[in-house]
This record gives sequence, structure tokens and C-alpha cells, in this order.
Amino acid sequence: MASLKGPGAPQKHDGSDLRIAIVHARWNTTMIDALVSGAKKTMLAAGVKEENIVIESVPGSYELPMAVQRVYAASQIQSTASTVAGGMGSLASGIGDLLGGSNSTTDLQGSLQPGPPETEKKESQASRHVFDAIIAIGVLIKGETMHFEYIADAVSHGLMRVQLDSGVPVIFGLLTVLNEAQGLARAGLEGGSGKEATGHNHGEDWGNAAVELGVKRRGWS
Ligand code: DLZ
Repeated sequence: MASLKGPGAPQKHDGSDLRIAIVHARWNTTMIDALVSGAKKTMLAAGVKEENIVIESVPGSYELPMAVQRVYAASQIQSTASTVAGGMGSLASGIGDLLGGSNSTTDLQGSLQPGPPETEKKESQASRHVFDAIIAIGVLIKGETMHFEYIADAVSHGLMRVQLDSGVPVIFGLLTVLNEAQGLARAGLEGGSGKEATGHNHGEDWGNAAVELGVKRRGWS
């Protein structure tokens, strides 16, 4: 019987033009590795190109909000730099036109790469530098102190703040579990890590959510 829980059957979205980052903590590595693989699996199935999935790690979940914020900001800076490079190509061709003659144009283009035919290509590449969505993945396991509550609260609020402040969808891949068994089940590792493994890998849902939000966000911009 179909589960009552969960987002229902995954919607179909074409992820072939998306660029998505996964930022993950390294605490509880076995579960983290499975969750990251699950997210990658569904993104690749939706058409996201392997080279457009960028993975960054931080020590623990507490570091996730800052890392997500900086990874996104860096992608914006990269994009601006590429656009400026493309603009220099246009400038070079414009000067070449003013000087007249195909030789001058060619010379200027040669010295100020990229030249005019490259400009459009550069700009479309530039827009692809910016991440369309970022998945933040961490596994917090409750211990004997209040540590878990403080970190879970801070990270949840931090990730929400980053996504609302920046406008990039941040997929909430933070498991906040009471014990290791709960974490293993949610990473699809109940009963072991081989073929005998059962449980639902939540990373797969996060991959689908990233593609859906990445596509929809372009329509909302
Ligand atoms: C310190 C700590 C503890 C006790 N437990 C976890 C955990 O279950 N999951 C997790 O992702 N990180 C844990 N951390 C590390 C903190 O998130 C953080 O990396 C450190 O406090 C350094 O800022």
C-alpha cells in the first residue's frame, strides 16, 4: 500500500539545465554518504549533469548555514566575473568595428579574449555558474545534553534565513533523530548497507525537491 506520508509521487521536471550544490556535514559519515548518494541519484535521474552537481563538506551540521551562504555567494561572484569577461569581448569587437577592417578586429579579438562570437556563449555559461538550488545535508543524533536541541534549532533557522535572504532554494536535508537506528532507517540503511538494506533514503526526496525548486524558481524570478 502506498505510504500516507511523504510528498506523493515525484513530479517530473527536466533538470538538464540546472546547477545544484550539495553541502554536507561529515558527522555520522555512514548515513551522510548514503544520503548524499540518494540525492545525487535522483538528480541524475532527472537529467542534472554530473558536472553540474558540486559537493562541498563541513565538519558538523552547525557549520551548514554559513557554508551554504558562502557557496551560493561564490557562485554569484563567479557568474559576474564571467559576464564581465563576456562584456570585454563585446567591447573588443566594438573597438574593432570602429577601427574598421577585418584585420584590426581580429587582432583586438585575439588580444582581448573572448571575441564577439564567444560573447553569447560566455553569457550562457555565466548564468550557469549560479546555483539553482542547494541541498544542506546533516545528521544530528540526540545525546544526553541539550546540545542537540540548540544545534537543531540554530541550523534550521540559519538555513531558512539563508534561503529567504538570498532567494536560492535551500533544501532541508537535516535529519534530527533520537538515536542511530532512526538515522540509519532514514538513510535507507536499516538492516545493513548492502542489498539487505531497507528503509527509505530521504536523500532521494531531497534530490527531487532540489530539481523541482530549481526549475520552479526560474519561473518565479
Ligand atoms: C559536536 C557535535 C555533536 C556532539 N554531535 C553532532 C551531530 O550529531 N551531528 C553533527 O552534524 N554535528 C555534531 N557535532 C558537531 C557540531 O555540529 C559542530 O561541527 C561543532 O560544534 C563545531 O562548530
